[in-house]
Amino acid sequence: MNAEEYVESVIQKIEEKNPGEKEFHQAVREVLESVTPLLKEKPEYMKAKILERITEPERVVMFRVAWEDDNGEVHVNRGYRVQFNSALGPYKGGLRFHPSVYLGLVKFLGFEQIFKNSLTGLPLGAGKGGSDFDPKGKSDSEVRRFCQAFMTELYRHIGPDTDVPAGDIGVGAREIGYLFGQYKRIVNRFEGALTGKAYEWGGSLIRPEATGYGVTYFLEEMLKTRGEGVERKVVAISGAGNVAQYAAQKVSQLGGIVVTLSDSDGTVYDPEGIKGEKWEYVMELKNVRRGRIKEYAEEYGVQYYPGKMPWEIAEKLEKIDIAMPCATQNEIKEQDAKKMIDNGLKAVVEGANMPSVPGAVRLFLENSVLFGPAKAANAGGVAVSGLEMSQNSMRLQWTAEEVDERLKQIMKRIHEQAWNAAKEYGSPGNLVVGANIAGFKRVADAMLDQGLY
Ligand code: NDP
Ligand code: 2IT
Repeated sequence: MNAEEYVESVIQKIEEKNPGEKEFHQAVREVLESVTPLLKEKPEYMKAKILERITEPERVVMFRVAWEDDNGEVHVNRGYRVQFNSALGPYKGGLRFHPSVYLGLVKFLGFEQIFKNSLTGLPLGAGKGGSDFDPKGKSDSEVRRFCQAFMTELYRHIGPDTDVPAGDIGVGAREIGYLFGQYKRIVNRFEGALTGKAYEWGGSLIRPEATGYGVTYFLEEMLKTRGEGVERKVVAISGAGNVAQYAAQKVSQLGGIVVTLSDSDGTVYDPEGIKGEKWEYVMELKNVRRGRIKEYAEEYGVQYYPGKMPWEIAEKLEKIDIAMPCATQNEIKEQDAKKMIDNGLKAVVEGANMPSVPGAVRLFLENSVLFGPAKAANAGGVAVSGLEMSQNSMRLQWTAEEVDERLKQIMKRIHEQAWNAAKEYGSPGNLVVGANIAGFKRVADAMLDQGLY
């Protein structure tokens, strides 16, 4: 069997063994197809069954979370933690609270995390977790009771040298606070078992900003390869949460014009640019009042497109140079990619995890649109989580300037690694292949070194 046939047979077996987990299948196929040229060079990976092992989580924890709402009604949700790979360090990755969460989704996110964390160059294994709990419309007390119930099971599976969760969709500063409080209360130790903590109780400066800033630094590296910069570029961003907010801030600081933001109800289009006081308004709207993005359109008298993502209205935008999807998986469909390319799109840089469907990625690459895949472009968040762990171990905290500088260097290095690997393995300029190969290699070599497990 040659390497291509071998890879296809492994994918087939994974699909049979994990029925219905379509996002997991999608993520596995992309990585495994990308590393085929590497397998030809290093057949020892095939002999040691690295592909079969790396696609099987080391451990999956699934649990009941029972909690009471403000009216005394009892609710039951499902909690997950997938501890995917510990070859490079403690399991590390976020928690997602969203009604769409199921095992296959957590497995796709945990699988992607393996290669992302590897690319950061830091000592980080990979995991992901979450729940189908929907924080939207819940009171603070309900969210607190849910987080406490969730941690009352999760605490026994995590720890600063075992598994270190953080935020993701639906899990931000408030939830990390409640989760940390409950963890500390149970284990009777103040320790860094979570990242994304507030600065006053062990967090890192720049962690809130890290994913959005990192995506923008990665975009700068991508544009540099064509002698361009962010200045005056028209940028469409989706989402209005943590990643979107700080991507919007950094793009504006670098002179780009952010023309869209969205939430699950619709998109606002502000051709003047969402910056300064308007950006502050979004921060207050989303993080304090927890309102809907539609209110921005009412406040500033701009267009609102109900039920639409920015990509679906690409033809209505005067111009779109850069797409920054920062909401969720598979949000950019093939027809959206076509519309954006027709409208002069130059680059796509993924803030969300796997936001472009495979057909859209293919179109971007075929049309020479610069494409920054999620596991490389959004690694700044987990990278600064890694730096938060280092600071916790040392029991000290760095300045914002120091963390930001390290983040910049890490993003630059990730781009360089992906760029070089793409070139070395016969796909120059293809950062999908480059990021997958570079991320995979470090983990696969560590797994070979550590024996059979
Ligand atoms: P938030 O919960 O802070 O924000 C998510 C935003 O995306 C909200 O505006 C939300 O709208 C929107 N959204 C979520 N799901 C959907 C959906 N199904 N359809 C349309 N809009 C949706 O999450 P983050 O900003 O933290 O995460 C955004 C993305 O970035 C995710 O893919 C996450 O995995 C990824 N990421 C996050 C990192 C981090 O450090 N936080 C690090 C790396 C990647 P609404 O409020 O209406 O639901
Ligand atoms: O997808 C991601 O990389 C995250 N949600 C951040 C994970 C982390 O541990 O900071």
